[in-house]
Amino acid sequence: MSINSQAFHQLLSKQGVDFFVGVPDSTLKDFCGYITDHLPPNQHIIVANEGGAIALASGYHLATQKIPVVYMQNSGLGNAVNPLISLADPLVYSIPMILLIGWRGEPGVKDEPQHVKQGLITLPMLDALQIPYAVLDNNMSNIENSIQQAIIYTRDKNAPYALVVRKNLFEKYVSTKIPTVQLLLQREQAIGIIGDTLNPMDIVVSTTGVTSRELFEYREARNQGHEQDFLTVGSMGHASQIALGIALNKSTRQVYCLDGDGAAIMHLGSMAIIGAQKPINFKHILFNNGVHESVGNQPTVGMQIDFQGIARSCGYKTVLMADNEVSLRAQIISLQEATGPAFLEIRVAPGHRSDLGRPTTSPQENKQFLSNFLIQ
Ligand SMILES: Cc1ncc(C[n+]2csc(CCOP(=O)(O)OP(=O)(O)O)c2C)c(N)n1
Repeated sequence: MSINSQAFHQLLSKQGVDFFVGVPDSTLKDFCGYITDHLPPNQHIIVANEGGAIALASGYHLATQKIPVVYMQNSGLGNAVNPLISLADPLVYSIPMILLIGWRGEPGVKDEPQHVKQGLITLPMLDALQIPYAVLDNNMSNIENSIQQAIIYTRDKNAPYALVVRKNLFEKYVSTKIPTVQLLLQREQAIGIIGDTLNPMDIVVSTTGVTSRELFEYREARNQGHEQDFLTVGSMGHASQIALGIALNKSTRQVYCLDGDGAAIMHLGSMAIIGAQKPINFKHILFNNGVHESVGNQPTVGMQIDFQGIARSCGYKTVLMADNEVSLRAQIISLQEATGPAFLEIRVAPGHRSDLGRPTTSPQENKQFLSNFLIQ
């Protein structure tokens, strides 16, 4: 049995908790969807990364004296560690907050390779951070007790307390919000056009989530190997720096990064470093769908910011845009011919096939294929 997001939200609001900040997660997607639909913008902010969430929650507490909720996938704990221990910790500013953590890779529950280690060390990490926690079960009165305990602890100790959420705790919530921007191009179709245009010696570094899954399936569908590709299955937001590291050291090869808007925003500073390094063989393609599609379509600020302007001001030499098949076919050729660093924003509609698979080769096999390919 799973629990209802509205009922969970009510338990928190009964305790005076009415501010939520975080980065979405698949384990929490139904709850994230519910608060995205129902809370006004001053009570719910989706931020760039989990460290920022801890910091924003700290500012909220300083200004209101109230207890915020910071939600995240356990993958985001790493991003949150520094502000947790050097800002919110009782040895520093002692800021109370409730962490709502989605537990991917829970021991004994089958999950993707990038979640295994984080799943294993989630509770030990909280122990090491000296953050007490409750793992929520699916009984509402137990959950109510855990929330009460969290409130008492955060108030008494002025410190963070974590509620850990297992897979399938929340019952399905279907968002009622209709996207305002209608886009024509599907990302999978765009990946096909890009893949068909690239040269066989080019390298592709793809971002976390559905983009890497679609690239993997593109190769499978054409009976190609996977040696050209590095799938950034975890490490969200870092695909462009992986690509930069390869581009700087393989100057005779063209290196393409297939990025996502949520991922690029998570570590936006990376674009400044790419611009400053000026690798002429670096081609940055950003699929902007305005949402965190891979974990439930929660909005990003991708459609509100000027990615092309950011790329230009960071020092990218060529900046391009496509939002339909015809423009993409032309712009991908221009990108190929451009001197890097070059940037192509592709506006795509959210959505992917419901039968989209996951990589069937292991990360270490993929690494080996790519390493062999890079020395050719
Ligand atoms: C540090 C970290 N935080 C959160 C996640 C969960 N997560 C995986 S993919 C994803 C969304 C990525 O959004 P975007 O880059 O826009 O790509 P899209 O899913 O829309 O294709 C999130 C939040 C994660 N893997 N790592």
